[in-house]
Amino acid sequence: MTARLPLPREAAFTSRLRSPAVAARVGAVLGVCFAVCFVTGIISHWAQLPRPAVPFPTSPAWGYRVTQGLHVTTGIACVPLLLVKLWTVYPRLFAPVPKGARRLLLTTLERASIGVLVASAIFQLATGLANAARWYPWESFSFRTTHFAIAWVAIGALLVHIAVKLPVIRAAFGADVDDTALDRPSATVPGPVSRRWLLRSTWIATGVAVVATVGNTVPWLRGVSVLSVRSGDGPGGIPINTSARRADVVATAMSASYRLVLVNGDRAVYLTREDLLAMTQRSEKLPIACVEGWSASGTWSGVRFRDLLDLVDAPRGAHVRITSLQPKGAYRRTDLPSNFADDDRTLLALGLNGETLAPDHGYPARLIAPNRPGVLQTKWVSRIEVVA
Ligand SMILES: Nc1nc2c(c(=O)[nH]1)N[C@H]1C(S)=C(S)[C@@H](COP(=O)(O)O)O[C@H]1N2
Ligand SMILES: [Mo]
Repeated sequence: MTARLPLPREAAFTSRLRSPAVAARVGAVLGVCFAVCFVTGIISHWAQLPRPAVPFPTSPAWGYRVTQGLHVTTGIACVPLLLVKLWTVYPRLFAPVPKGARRLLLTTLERASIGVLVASAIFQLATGLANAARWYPWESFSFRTTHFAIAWVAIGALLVHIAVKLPVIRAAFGADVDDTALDRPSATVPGPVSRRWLLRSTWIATGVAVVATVGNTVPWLRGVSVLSVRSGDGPGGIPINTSARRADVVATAMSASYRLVLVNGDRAVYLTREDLLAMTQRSEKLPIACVEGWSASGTWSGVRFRDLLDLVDAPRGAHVRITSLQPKGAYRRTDLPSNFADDDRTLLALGLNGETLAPDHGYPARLIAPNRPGVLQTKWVSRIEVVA
């Protein structure tokens, strides 16, 4: 006797709600969200490259705020859409395997491509959500690389899927949503609700997810700061990503022996915070735009970054490496491409919204540059080095 898996049969799924008419409509909105999420994700990846072949622009200053906000929002919108989409189509997984080698091969290929699409889409949403919730079961570096690589797999599989389904999609949009011409033969039982009701509920669920994200969902999800600053209202009205205590910089940041070191080749200049305050002070209104989707604008004051580079005669066009007092962690060192280093709005900030920079915001000094991902706005800066 052979044991058989108790797999359901496709014919056992009888609800008329599970129709290509519904799947195509949900799929179209899902496809648009997926595409926006993909494009904004590519932009975010580009923005985080240490030495992009094509420089990431420094303007508009709010650009990354918008693209990354869209990335996280459309990603979250995909969750209810994907769930409904999968619910409407999954009985097809149990469709009988056709006879004949050629048809069997085609069916296998089609199911495999759908398997890749579903697996990669779920992977992207799960890792993205985990990251936005500040749960990092991976190194931050490998998150970005993996999320980026799988994005290409997902978009490729999606394009194949759309191409294969184009005739069905066309037919579905050409007919009324209640039309049954495209339905599976067994899908004959009217559901507890109408198709229109199901679609409307899906749009509402998606809308709720979007509104909650655009507002404050992401800060709610973030861990509570160790300094008990609740996310969403840090000092100066700007949320804290990593607190000074969590970064293990409380002692070094407050120490009287703090010096900022500027390095260019064998030249080194050491500056105290008083030296920095004695230089020409500038002020810029610039946002912090976290990769997790939240963003907040502040008026930062401090020294123009280019003025610091001039102290060690760094040429224009020089790339710069910035190191934090933070002893370890993925963000303790960042690379600043030359167009950011040379931009007049890029500051080494000493103050925020008229007050001395709070330890959690990067006291004694932090980088703030226009159109730069929050993760690269290095706090507690101790070393600025020209890397040519
Ligand atoms: N040294 C250091 N700088 C850092 C971080 C960090 O963990 N260590 N976090 C970054 C992240 S992810 C963000 S979003 C911003 C947040 O700045 P804020 O806490 O002042 O709002 O700081 C960035 N600078
Ligand atoms: Mo961040």
